Amino acid sequence: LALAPVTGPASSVDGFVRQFLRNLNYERGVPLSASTPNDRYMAFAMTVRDYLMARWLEDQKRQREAQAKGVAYLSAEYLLGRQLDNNLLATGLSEIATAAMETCGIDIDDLRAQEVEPGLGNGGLGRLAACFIDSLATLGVPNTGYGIRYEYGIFRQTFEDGQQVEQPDSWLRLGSPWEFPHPEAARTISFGGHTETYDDEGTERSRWVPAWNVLAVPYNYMVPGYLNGRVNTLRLWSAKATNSFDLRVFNSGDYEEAVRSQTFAENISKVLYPEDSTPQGKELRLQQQYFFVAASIGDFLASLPADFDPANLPDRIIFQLNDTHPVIGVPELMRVLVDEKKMAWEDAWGITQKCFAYTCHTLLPEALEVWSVDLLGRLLPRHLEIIYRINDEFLVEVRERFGDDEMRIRNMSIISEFPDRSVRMAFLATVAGAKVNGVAELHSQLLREKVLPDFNEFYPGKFTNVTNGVTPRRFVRLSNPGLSTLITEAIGPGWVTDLERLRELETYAEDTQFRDAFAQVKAANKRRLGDVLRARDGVEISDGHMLDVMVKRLHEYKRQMLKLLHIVTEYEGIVSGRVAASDVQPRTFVFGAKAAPGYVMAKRIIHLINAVGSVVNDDPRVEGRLKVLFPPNYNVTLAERLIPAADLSEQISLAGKEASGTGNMKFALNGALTIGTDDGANVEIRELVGDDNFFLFGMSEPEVEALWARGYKPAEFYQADDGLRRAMDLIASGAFSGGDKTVFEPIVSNLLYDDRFMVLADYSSYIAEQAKVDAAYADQDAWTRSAILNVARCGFFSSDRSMRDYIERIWHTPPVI
Ligand code: 26Q
Repeated sequence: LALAPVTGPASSVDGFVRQFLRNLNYERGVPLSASTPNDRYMAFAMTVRDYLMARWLEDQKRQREAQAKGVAYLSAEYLLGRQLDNNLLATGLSEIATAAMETCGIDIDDLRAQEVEPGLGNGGLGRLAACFIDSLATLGVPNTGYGIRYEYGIFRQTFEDGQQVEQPDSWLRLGSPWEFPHPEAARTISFGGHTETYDDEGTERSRWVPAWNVLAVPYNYMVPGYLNGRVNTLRLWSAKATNSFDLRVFNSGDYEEAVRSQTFAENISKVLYPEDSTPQGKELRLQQQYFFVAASIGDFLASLPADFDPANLPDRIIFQLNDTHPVIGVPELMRVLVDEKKMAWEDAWGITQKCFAYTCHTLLPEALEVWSVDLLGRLLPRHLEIIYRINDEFLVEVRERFGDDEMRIRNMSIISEFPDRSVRMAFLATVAGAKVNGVAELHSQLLREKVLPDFNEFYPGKFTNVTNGVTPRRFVRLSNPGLSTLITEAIGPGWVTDLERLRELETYAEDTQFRDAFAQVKAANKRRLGDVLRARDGVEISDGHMLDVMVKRLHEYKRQMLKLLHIVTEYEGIVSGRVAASDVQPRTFVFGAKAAPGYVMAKRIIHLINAVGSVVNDDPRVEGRLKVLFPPNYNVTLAERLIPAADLSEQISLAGKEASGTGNMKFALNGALTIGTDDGANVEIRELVGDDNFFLFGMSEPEVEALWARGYKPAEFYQADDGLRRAMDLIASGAFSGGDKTVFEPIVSNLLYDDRFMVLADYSSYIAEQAKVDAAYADQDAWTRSAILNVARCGFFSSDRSMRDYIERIWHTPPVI
């Protein structure tokens, strides 16, 4: 039977309207006259989707047939943001769709507002994964993103009396038009039980006898490339109880227990863990990791022809490990090859070492994932055996190479003995991976020299760098339409997929007219932000203020406290009369930050930011000069409004602690100047934009090391700096807590007597640099020129470039067009 190829609806206003009404009537089951906003949003989204469908089906078919090597990106997080505008952009349908909705008497902005963003990630790492799959689709590289369909994403943040309160993020409550469930393609994932050996026609083999199973149900999402007709797939797994699971209990007549065990199984994909450092070693988290990785590897293997020789796997796939979260995939692939495909251990190991590559995203020792041998043995006994054998053979090689250097052996062992016997996942990933990369030059260097020096020596050539990037589609073209138009008018539209072309703007920085237009775009973006903040939080942003923005997860190492000390210093200067208000550049400080729910100090700092905000905003003495805004629930949607409006980007982590940062890139690309330390990708931003267009302050990483070595005593810095002392004393005095000295005392004493992230040491340099910021902002035209140069010189930070680097240096997966 010759089936007609799937064709999309006609690319006309009329075609769009017809498909929209069809979806409204036949998919939602309502007439336009009785439809709710959600009905209209759903039908509209489905219509956009329908235009992508033919290409999606074709690409899936083509990828099966081409037998080209592809990338399986394994990530526990994808922080996608809203899909509607992105998909409209990718199809080039915006104008048709807008006109079509007008015909139906619908404001397309009302539809946009309906979409709940899928917040299936914590921050940088999850957003990076989303940028990467966007770029791979735009480049036409075969890719499936694999992850978890959390029923609840990152919590919704509210403030009560200035303190963070977490609410569940039920993003699926009204349904999602973007997902395609495939329960028929569910995979069975096993846990627990024991291992045994058996005689397989004369060979002794091991096998795993698991105790319980869950089903992994795939949900597919379209990942369209930009105007190239390409649609890749994001496949997220959802946990479902197996039939046998509840049947077993059901047959025993215990109905309640049957339902309970169902809940137990389905808990696996229930909620995203909101910690983005200091992993807690929770059993459910390990279950999540194995659940999605085993399903993904099994899914890929099942997609190969029945007669496929697994020896050729490295020609067909590279599994990219987004941090250590999916590293349990290493022993899983070994188990499948050795136990199920009956391959010799050495052969399987050779293949496995070619099929994985590992990206590290941290330098903080406490963020390096370890799993206790106890827990691993209980949940995945066969995998633990395999890890032991990998380690044994690895340590034999280490001895061959370095001799019986027991210290070194202990330092390199995948199994650590103290404080409890546990598996170091980063070591396992390093031993198994064909390549290991850091996410910015400085980070990769520190990874080689400080975190894994023995491994770097043992595996020359394994370590590499791929500096992070961000997608220019979402973070410039969509989020900053004013700037996009201006750029396209100047240099044409090619920059959207070839961001280095922004260089052509350099000459425009010298053009008065262009500078004026650029400044007007910035002003318009501030008004747009003002509209959003007014509607969302009932706050106003003041005209003529410099917008000074610090948005990122709340972490001591990121040093929101340093920003706050600057604000308190400015405030104290004015109210004490030492500084004339009229001498201060009017500024609005904007924070956006979620704290992990169990991170007590981070939550205290949130409380303090809000407390300082209330006092500053209510004090007539600084009115019109200083303002502090902390809109709750910073997320991708808010970022898209905030970043284009910013004048100053705060990237002020202690040098050597921020692996890369990606917000820093988004701000620079949207024409904010950076005040930042020599950390992460800030280093590369500064090199590219030039010292004159970047506000550098603080110690360098070697200086940080040297200060630790000398012995860091934060109180000495407090004693030595009047401004610092006054700011700290004002906080300690209870000025921001209604006279109660106890509320913020833990913050103050932590800074005075511990200060792990050297806030006090960098304070004076930060304040001095902020004075330069003030002075620079006074010359608006010069500032705008600098801002344009930031845009022009940051094309390097496109995630398209990051993807090309991965492809050339790690994956070797050319586009399939
Ligand atoms: C691990 C185990 C258990 C529970 C949670 C986790 C967990 C989850 C998320 C650990 C870490 C994360 C996220 C880390 C992250 O976002 N890192 C950031 O990655 C960015 C992209 O490379 C960098 O730009 C940032 O510098 C880095 O902090």
